[in-house]
Amino acid sequence: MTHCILIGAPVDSGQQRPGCLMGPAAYRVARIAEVLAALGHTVEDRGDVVPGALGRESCPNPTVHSLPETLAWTRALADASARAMAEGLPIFLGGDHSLSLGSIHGVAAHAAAVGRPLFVLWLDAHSDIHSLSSTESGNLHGTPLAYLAGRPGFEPFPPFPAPVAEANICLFGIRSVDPAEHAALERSDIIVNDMRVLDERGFAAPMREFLDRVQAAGGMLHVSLDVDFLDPSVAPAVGTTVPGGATFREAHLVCELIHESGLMCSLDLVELNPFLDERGRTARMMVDLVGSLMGRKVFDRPTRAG
Ligand code: 4U7
Ligand code: MN
Ligand code: MN
Ligand code: MN
Repeated sequence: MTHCILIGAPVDSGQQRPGCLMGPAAYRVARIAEVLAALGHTVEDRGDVVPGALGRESCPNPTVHSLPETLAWTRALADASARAMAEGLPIFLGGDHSLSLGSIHGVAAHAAAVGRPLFVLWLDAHSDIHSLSSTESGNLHGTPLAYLAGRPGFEPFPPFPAPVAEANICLFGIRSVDPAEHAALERSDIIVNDMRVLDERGFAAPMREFLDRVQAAGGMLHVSLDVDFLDPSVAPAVGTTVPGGATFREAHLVCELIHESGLMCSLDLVELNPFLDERGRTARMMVDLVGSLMGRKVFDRPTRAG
């Protein structure tokens, strides 16, 4: 039994298609709290985070937009995240992926305080490893991975507390990588399980390999789940659809394996745009996946040795 803390993060400053700010409401309508409670967990909904006053920050790249808004969200979410980490398992209801600049900021501060290594699993079609200078779209939802890895180019942002070691970061399901991101990944120790790898090896073996590493290191695991990890045919409500994503069962398998590991300490649900949904099916799909992440299964299987 886990104490689940729901934190609404109606962020939409990290991209330019309106609608992600309705995400937290859609998860609540899709009965996320009830699904968690039915699995035997306690649930506390802290409502939506409210960002503080906007500053006047700017950066040299003129395409970057809504920087003061995203900075205000980052500060507010980092605080809410660090507080929740001390009390339970925070689930961030997004909001676009720029919310992870703040959520993981708080998670990393907590991990450093308790002296445990932090691992990050990035379930996404994209690698989200732009800096403020390399982004061509100017959309900051494409940057959180670079920030949490402690890469340069985030000058107006608060320094990231205890950057996550590259070898502790796993990209899973990616299939859209910009040239600057490609160059950054080639020079890094980040574990890249792109769709080509998953097509060849299946989803289970690479996922188990990563979970085993977290386990062996006594680490804490943050999971960042972008709706576009899923194939658009099962999850249409997202601004940045990329064909060739995880199927319904592949996504559930990943979530079931994460649950069985017992390692997940915090979770982002990002990029849901309810305005683009078809009768709530993407919101329901995401809530179903949270069910699998938190222990729903058809049959109990003996857990793996080790
Ligand atoms: B998401 C992109 F150019 N790389 O920088 C960019 F392809 O959080 C997309 O994963 C970023 O949805 C996608 O704008 C961010 C683009
Ligand atoms: Mn994405
Ligand atoms: Mn993303
Ligand atoms: Mn997106």
